[in-house]
Amino acid sequence: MTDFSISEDLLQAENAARKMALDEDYAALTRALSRRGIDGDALTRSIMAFGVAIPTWGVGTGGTRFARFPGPGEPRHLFDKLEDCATIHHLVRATPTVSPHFPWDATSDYAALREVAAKHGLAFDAVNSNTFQDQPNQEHSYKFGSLSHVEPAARAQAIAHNIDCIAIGRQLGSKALTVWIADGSNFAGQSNMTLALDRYLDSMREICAALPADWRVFLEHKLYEPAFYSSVISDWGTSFAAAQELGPKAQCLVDLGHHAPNVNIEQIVARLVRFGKLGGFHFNDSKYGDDDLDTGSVEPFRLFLVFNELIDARMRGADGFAPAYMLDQSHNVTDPIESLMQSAIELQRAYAQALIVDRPALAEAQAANDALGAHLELKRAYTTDVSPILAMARLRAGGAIAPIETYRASGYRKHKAKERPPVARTSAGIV
Ligand code: RM4
Ligand code: MN
Ligand code: MN
Repeated sequence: MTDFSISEDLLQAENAARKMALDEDYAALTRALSRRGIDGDALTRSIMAFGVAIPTWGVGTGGTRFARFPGPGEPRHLFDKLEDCATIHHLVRATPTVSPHFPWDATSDYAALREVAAKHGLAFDAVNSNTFQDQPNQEHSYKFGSLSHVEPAARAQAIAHNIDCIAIGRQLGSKALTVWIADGSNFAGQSNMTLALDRYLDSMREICAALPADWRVFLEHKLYEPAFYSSVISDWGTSFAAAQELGPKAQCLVDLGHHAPNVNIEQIVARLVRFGKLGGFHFNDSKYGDDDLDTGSVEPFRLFLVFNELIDARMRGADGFAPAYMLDQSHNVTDPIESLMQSAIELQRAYAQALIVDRPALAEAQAANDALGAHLELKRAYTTDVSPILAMARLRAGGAIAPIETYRASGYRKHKAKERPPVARTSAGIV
């Protein structure tokens, strides 16, 4: 049985049915933009060049520690995951790379894996290590930490795993390692917070020493969960200080969901840019404490404000500014493919809106202490409906004008449900 994929015929037919309306909307929008001195076609080209990595763990149905409700046709292994990632990219043309997680994505032949990905038109972005779970037959448990564990042997095992991830990443063509640790404590007094950080830094120094010359390591902070009293790398300040100590290859990764509610994330981004330490992002959204809602689904204005800082940095030619973009979400109640497509589009939307901010006018208002005027410059960009530009970018890149509608019309999930019989999995878990 050959695996089902969405045919070019269906894609063309779906696009043809929407092309006339899109042309009208696109013409109207580009006319309106040109009155503001903005070249709509250039904006479309910028959107076509935008890419964000899909996390391999995002294409399966997620869950909470209470339960997981599996969906039909879930990917059974990495090759199924790549197929789903390719489907997303086929329709949205904004997700050319995949960010793998080890050992979840472990396989025996990484050169072959890279080839399969390339056949799908995909490449690999940052590799993620996992020392937040015990694996079968693992010698030392991570129950009480990994890179900051009090036992040297447990730390050595966690260091070795990260070095293995680098070796795998080299075979896959990755250029970065993302390190998030769950280390921390649940009781006041459980852990010496100073010594735990010292141990983390010593471990990270060994990992950094194993990085190839053209690689970076991203330090990912998270304020809590699974440790609920203290986390070793809890916030951007700790992450930044650690990255400073670890040297130029170490940079900070901002997972949007890893902050307390209402924290000014865009300011954190500006700070990290200022010090040349912004490594990249895990995009998602958050309302209270969960870190894995869909990008742009709760606070799209905040997402825009983050991109506003990124464009500001790029226009200024900020030193060492080359952030990696990755999604990191858990899809509990949606079809993961639909969520990931929509999330990529929400990122492009924020990016497009940030690109059309009138920066000289904004700077002028700021210099004149015109608070409301400056704010309105941002609002003018944010309230512009750039959807026709996004749709045209997809169309011109060979994708779908309406990705979710086209995906639904294809019956992809129904076909996958037949091709991929359910496998037994535990019913609760993070992803
Ligand atoms: C963590 C963190 C990491 C991700 C895991 C699955 O909360 O966001 O980036 O690897 O979840
Ligand atoms: Mn993350
Ligand atoms: Mn997270």
